[in-house]
Amino acid sequence: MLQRVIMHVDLDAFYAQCEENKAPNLRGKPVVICVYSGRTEDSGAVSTANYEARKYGVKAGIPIARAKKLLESVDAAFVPMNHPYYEEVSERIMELLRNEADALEQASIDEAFLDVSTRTDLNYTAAQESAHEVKKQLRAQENVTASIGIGPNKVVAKIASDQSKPDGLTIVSPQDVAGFLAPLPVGRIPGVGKKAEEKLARLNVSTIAELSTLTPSVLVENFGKSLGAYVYRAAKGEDDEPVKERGQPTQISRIATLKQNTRRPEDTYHLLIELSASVAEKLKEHGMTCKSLAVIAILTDLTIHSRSKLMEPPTADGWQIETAAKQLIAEFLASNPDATLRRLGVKASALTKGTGQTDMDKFLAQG
Ligand code: DCP
Ligand code: CA
Ligand code: CA
Repeated sequence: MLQRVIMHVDLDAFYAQCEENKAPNLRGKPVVICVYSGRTEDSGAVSTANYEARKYGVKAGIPIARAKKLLESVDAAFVPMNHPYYEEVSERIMELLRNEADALEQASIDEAFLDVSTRTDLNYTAAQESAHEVKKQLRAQENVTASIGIGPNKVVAKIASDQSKPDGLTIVSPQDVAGFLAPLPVGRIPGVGKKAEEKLARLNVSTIAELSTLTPSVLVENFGKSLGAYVYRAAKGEDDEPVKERGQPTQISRIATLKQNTRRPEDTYHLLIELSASVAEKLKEHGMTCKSLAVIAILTDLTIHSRSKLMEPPTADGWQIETAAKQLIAEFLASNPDATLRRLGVKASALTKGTGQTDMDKFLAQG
């Protein structure tokens, strides 16, 4: 059988940690990240809350008004969700984690699976050191904590990372898998939700140990072929899913809001230069070039327009991208006399690996 060591990293109260780093005076207080719906002042839901706020019963999904009640008597902070900022932090964290893995699969904005089989030589003591190194790096570079699980496959690693939070580390070596899983409720298996839990309760099954006594046919009968087969194996701590490196991107784009609405091309250059540099940097990170470059114009009436041009030869060069973007936005404004810009984007697409330059391209470029 294939032997592996898999690490699952899940950042603690991720959005809340991001906000605490932006405004360190929030530290120590209950912090609630809010998705305001805009209807009335407090209408909307809680996206997440830091661990201080969780002590008061505040958690993801509850109404903001309810969170305010629960925190009535304390000095708490209610912060609106700022998704682009969390994406930015997440991207940097994934880069950091990538350096600590043979292969990395990002599972969500704040979660990743790391295959560390080769670098640990399948040794769980080495894996433990690896996890401490990851925690150290996260702390030093991004000032965040994560909970980490290590196991022989993705399912066990994920269940393990959920075992001790925040800042936890749970290591389940192959010989410990059965004992670790046995007492846990079935709902701890990723993919076993409330509905499945209820179905299993009717079969008198509430722990993973009990689940592991069911036959495959009973599970397939109740959950269908694919979920049934997965659950059957998961209950035994078996899972062969590889850590899948994300494929190369098919496009890379950056969008931001202008300081002021405008329809003067010169007013957009500052932002276009920034966005172009960021797109160029990402292209270089992936070792790719783009053959098509577009600017995206989001107007004050919130309509979205785009204008693109062919990049010949394909490029990852910041200056070339910036020049093309400036030209495109000037053209767009000239042909849309009623347009006033509110947000701007730069998008590279038709990406190819490598410089994308053939000898012929080089030859033509010289001419
Ligand atoms: N999130 C959300 N709404 C939800 C659940 C999550 O907006 N119902 C967002 C906010 C979280 C992020 O996704 O910060 C990651 O989700 P997690 O489930 O991993 O939750 P946290 O990271 O906040 O907390 P934990 O420490 O329990 O992992
Ligand atoms: Ca998390
Ligand atoms: Ca998560």
